[in-house]
Amino acid sequence: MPAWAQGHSVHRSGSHGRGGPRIPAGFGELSGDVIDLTVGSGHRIVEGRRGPGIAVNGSVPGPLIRLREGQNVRLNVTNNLETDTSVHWHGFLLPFHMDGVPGISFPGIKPGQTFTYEFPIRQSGTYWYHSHSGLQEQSGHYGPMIIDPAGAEPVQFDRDYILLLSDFTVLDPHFIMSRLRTGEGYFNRQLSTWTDQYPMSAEERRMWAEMRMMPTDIMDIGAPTYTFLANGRGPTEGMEYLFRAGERVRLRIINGSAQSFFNVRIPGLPMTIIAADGQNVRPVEVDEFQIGTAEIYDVIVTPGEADAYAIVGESMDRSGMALAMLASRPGARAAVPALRDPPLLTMGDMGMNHGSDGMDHSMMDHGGAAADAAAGEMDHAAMGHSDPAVPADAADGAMAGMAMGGMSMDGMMMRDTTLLPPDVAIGPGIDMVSMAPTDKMGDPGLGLRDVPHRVLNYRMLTALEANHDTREPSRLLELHLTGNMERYMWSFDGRMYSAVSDVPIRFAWNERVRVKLINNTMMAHPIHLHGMFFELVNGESAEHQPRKNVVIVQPGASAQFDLTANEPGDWAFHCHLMYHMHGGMMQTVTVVGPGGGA
Ligand SMILES: [Cu+2]
Repeated sequence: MPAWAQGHSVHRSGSHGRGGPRIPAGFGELSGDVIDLTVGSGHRIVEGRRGPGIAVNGSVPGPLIRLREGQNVRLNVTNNLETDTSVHWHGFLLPFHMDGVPGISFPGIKPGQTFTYEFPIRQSGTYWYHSHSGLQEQSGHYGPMIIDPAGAEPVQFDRDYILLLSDFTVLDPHFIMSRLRTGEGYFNRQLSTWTDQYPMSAEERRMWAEMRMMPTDIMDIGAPTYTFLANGRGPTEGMEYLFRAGERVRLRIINGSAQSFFNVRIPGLPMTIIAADGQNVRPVEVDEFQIGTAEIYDVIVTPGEADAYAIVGESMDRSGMALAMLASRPGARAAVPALRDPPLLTMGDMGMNHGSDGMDHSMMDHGGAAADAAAGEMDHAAMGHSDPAVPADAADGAMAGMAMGGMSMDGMMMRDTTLLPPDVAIGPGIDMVSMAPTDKMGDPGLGLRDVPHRVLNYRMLTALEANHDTREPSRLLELHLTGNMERYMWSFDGRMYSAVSDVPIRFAWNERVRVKLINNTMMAHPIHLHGMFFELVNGESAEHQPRKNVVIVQPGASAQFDLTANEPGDWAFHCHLMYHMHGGMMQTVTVVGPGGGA
C-alpha cells in the first residue's frame, strides 16, 4: 500500500492541495463481493504541469470496479481527505440511501470516516463512479465500472478496453469557480482572436456583447486551462490499446470530465455503437459522435492492417484533444489530425431557430473556409431564416414582428419572460428566454452538423431489449433550464438549488411521466437523473425508445424523455457540468413509494 493511502500515517492535505505524494495516471482492477476504496489527496503531473489531485486507491482515474449482474456488493469507502467526500455510483439502480449524494441520500463521509455502501447489482453494462462533494471530480475523484451480464453478451468481441475521458487543470477548482462567477470568458482562449477572424457588424457585436458572450463561447473552459486526458494521460503521454488486425475491439468510452464535451472519432475506422449509458442499443455504425459530460458509449471497432489508429477526443470547442492510440505493437503511432476550426454559435442556439427538422442549418459549422460567408450570412441565416425559400425581406418582417411581440434587440435582449409559464421564478437568474425552442433530438451537437461523414444523433439510438413499461405518459412535466451567464447562476425554472433543496419535484409511485426540458440558455446542458433510466422521446416506438440517464439539451432547444417512477426515494437531478451544478442547476426528485412514503 502506498504511504499516502495509509490514513494514520499520512499528512492530510487540503482536498485540492498540490502537495502530498505524486498520483500516477491509469488504474488497476478490483472485483469481488467486498471492495475497499480509499480517497486521498496528492498532486498530479500531466505533460510536465503540476496540478491538484484527489485519488481513489492512489490513482487517477480510480480503480476499475468490475462486478457481475446478480451479485451483492459491499463497498467500504475511507476518507483520507481533510474535507468531506462521497462516492456516487453513476447510473446504478440501488436503494436511494446508497446513491452517495450528500444532503440527498446520506450525510457524506467525514474525514477519517469509512462509509459502507451495500446493494445488489441489478443491471449490466459500462458505468462509472465519482465524488458528489464540492468540486472534487475536477481533481480526479472518478473511476470506471463494468458490470458483466448474468447471461451472454449480445455482441462478440476479442478485446475489452476502457477509455475514460477527462479534463486536467493546474488550477484549484475553487479558483476556477470564482473566476467563472466574476469574468465570463476568462478561460475561453478563442475570445481575443474571434473578432480578427470573423468580422462582425456593429449590431452583431453589440448583441453578443450584451450577452457577455461570443459566438465561440461553447464551453466555459477550454485549453490551455484544460489538458484533456485519456485514462488520466495527456495527449503526448502514450495511452495505447493493443490490437491484431481483424480483431473486434470493444471500447467503453466514458466522459468522466468535470466540464467538457468531446467529439470522438478514429480516422480510418468506423465505430459501431452498441450501448449508451450502459444500456444495449441496436448496433449503429458512425464515424463520429459527441459525448456530453457523464455520457457513456460502448463501441466496437475492427482495426485493419494499419500499424496504428488515432482515437481522437476533440473538445467541443476544438481548443484541444484527448488522444489515445490503437496500436498493432507497443509504440506504434498513427498520424494525429489537426484540431478543426472552432464551431460558432448561432441565433438558432438562442432558441430563435425556426428550422423544421430539429436541425439547424444556419451559419453553424462552416469552418474557416466559409468564415467570410458565415459573417455575411449572419443577418438572415443566423436568425434562423436559413430556408432559401424565405425572401430576405420577409425574414426581416418576421423579425420586426417578433420585436413588437416583446423581444428587443436592445437592452436586455432575448429576455421576454412572458414566454415562460407562470410557475417559473422570474429574476436575475434568467438572462435569456428561448423564443421558439424546437426539439433537437436529431442534432448531432455543436460542431458536428456539417462534417462530411456519419455522425451519431439521439434519433439513431434504439433500445435493443424492449422496454418494460410502454404506457402512454399520464402527464407532461415541463422544466425550464435557466441561467445568467454573466453572474454564473444556473437553475431549473429560475430557482437555484439553494432555494429549492427542500422542495422536491414529486412523482407518484409507478407514475408514467413525460418530462420536457426547455433550454433557455446558450449552452448545451447534459441533464442527469439519478437512480432510474428514462427513455429518450426520439421518434422510436415506446417499446424501443433508448434508455439513458443523461440527455444533452442543446442550446435554445428542447428535449423530452419518458420516465416510469418506480425507484422510491430522493434522487439528485442535475446538470452534469460540475460548475453548472455547483452554480445551482440541480433539483431533488422524490418518488413516493408504494405505501405513500419516500
Ligand atoms: Cu449545465
